[in-house]
Amino acid sequence: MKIIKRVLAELRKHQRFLITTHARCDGDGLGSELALAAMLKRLGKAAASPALMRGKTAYIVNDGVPAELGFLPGVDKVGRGLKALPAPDKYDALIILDAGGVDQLDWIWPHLPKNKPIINIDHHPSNDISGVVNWIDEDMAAVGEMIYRLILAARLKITKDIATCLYVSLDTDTGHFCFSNTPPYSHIMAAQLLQTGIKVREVIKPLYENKLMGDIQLFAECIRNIKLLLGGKVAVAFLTRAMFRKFRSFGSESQTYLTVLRSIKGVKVALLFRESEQGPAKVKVSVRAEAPIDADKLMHNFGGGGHHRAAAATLKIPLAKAYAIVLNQIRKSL
Ligand SMILES: [Mn+2]
Repeated sequence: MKIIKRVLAELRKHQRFLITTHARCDGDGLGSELALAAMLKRLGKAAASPALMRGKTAYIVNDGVPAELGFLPGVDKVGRGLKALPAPDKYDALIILDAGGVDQLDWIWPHLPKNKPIINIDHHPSNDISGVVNWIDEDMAAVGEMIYRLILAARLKITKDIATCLYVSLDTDTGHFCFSNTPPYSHIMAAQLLQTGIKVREVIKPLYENKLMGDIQLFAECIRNIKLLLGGKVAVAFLTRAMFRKFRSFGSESQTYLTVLRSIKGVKVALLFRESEQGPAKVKVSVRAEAPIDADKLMHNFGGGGHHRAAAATLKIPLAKAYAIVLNQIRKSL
């Protein structure tokens, strides 16, 4: 495929890279970054400065690393927050993975130099970043799948470390191979990753079975207060600051909650409203929707986006207000 060759050519053209992904980095974002960094190392590339000076070969800067992803090989090399951002003269090109668009990069975008070539790899149709090469393919279950194809195209070996990172990408973005975005190829790719010798249990255990009691109690409280609306077609749940304080937990991935909401018989739209942990009033709305409701289009109304069946938006208003306007929009679409 031509676009993969163009991405490879662009990667070969530069020597030092800065890699990043969307805010509240997830399994696909981080897994893809780490697998790509490992690939660049095998291509003989270095990445940007501070890491290089510490004798490391890949430089990644994210807004943070979720605790459950702390076991991924190479994660100790990931820079956390803007303070980890290297000076622009320390790298030649930017690689942006799984971003979804400029909005989802708001934590880092204004701080990035505007004169660097951007290699933009994503599977979100909402991606509006313009790079020197833009590989956007919404038929890919995960960006990890795109990185996998890239590594194969470069005829490089899939090591166990790379396989672990890519398996996490695939598993998290397909909801354990259950979402409608899971093509046959995802299963073939998973089988090939497992053939490197990695074990499913060794990946799944730290990822999903490492919760604290507070996380479970917060989950219980959230689920107890589910609202069913519009004749049972819409299920809504809330995570509030008061709950975070009470249970000393910020909860698990939104997906954990949304999976329960959408599993209720008759539910077509599942919504999770999550208050920001601190600072001025801000609410993240995550949605899972069945056809004919388009989650991506729905969240576009609020400056967000994602995929047709799964999307999110962040509203800079109080929770009650966000709830009212989102519900109003859904009422119109149903
Ligand atoms: Mn993704």
